[in-house]
Amino acid sequence: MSTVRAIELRLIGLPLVRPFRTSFGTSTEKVCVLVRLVTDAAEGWGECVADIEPGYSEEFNDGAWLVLRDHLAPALLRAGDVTIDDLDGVFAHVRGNPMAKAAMIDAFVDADLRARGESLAAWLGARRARVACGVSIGIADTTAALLEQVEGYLAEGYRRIKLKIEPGLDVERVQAVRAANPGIALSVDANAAYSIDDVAVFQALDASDLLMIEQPLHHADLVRHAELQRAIDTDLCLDESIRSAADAAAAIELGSCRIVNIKQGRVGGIVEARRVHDVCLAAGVPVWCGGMLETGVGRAQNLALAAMPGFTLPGDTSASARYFLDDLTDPFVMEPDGTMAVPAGPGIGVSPRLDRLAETTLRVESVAP
Ligand code: SMG
Ligand code: MG
Repeated sequence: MSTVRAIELRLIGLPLVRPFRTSFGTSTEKVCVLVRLVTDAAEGWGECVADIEPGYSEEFNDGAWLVLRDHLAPALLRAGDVTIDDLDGVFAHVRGNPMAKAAMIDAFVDADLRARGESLAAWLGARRARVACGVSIGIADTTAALLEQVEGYLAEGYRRIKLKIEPGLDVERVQAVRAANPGIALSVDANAAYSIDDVAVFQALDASDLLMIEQPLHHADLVRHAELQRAIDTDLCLDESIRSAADAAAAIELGSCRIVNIKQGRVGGIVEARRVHDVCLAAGVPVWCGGMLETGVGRAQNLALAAMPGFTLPGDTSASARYFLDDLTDPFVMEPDGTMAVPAGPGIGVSPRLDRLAETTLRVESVAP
């Protein structure tokens, strides 16, 4: 039970160590909204996983800022004494906008757990102290450049390599990486760039012994994903299509995928992410933790989530150094065995450093009660 007294929104910007190109665009900078929430007893942090442009989903930073400032924050400040279980009801009048909701819900959960001295991982029922890390590699300019990046990340210890693909930069690139690395755990992510007419591309990928093919088709098309899954041997994994536990249940029932990527930010926060996990675990569907190039704040949340029992595949939970020269928090470091420690302190277990907040803040606004 906590009463929220103050909410602060902060737009922060951090350069990426290398551009990240997907089928929908290229990012050179991480820009996101951070929520700092103060209750009677503690402070909590949440990170919104939206980006500058509405390319991955409909949400984007400036839109999320308005939803947070004008709709979610006032509702929470008006709500009085609330528990984590009350949050769905407090925000029920705002349709959609899961990324904005996630930032607010995660900040509340962090503050509530810090007040009780309980870690997020313990609250989620996490079973592991360390999680296995994968890395997601953007579309490279050349096959040679891609092979060089793959070698570098493997040398660092990453346990699974994911390649971004798009039409025309798919089968040959994947074959080249597979030929150079016969034994590695390898997957691809299309970010919804294909249609069912491209079935031959995915049938050709069957020969590369991939762990999975992530989100080949439009996010709203569960029926076509089921059709594609029937036409290929490789397991499909859904990312953008799964925005709730209900979506996960529907995708599993329809046969649209055999693996689910869980991103707490995409499904409306850590509470719904736990429900997605539970639905998949009950159905025997493996899950793994996705990433949205988060700063240390979102990364801490991801690591706690990835330590839950249903997370049986390495996630896109890479070390801070894969993204930033200097993170917002103390850096998350991966050991040479390809694992990273799950924060064990109260709440998410980390806080942004004040000097880094000062250096990276582009805009800040307080929402008055
Ligand atoms: O956090 O390492 C990361 C990025 C992982 O590939 C990644 N995320 O569709 O799974 C995905 C993409 C979305 C990123 S859009 C900028
Ligand atoms: Mg994805």
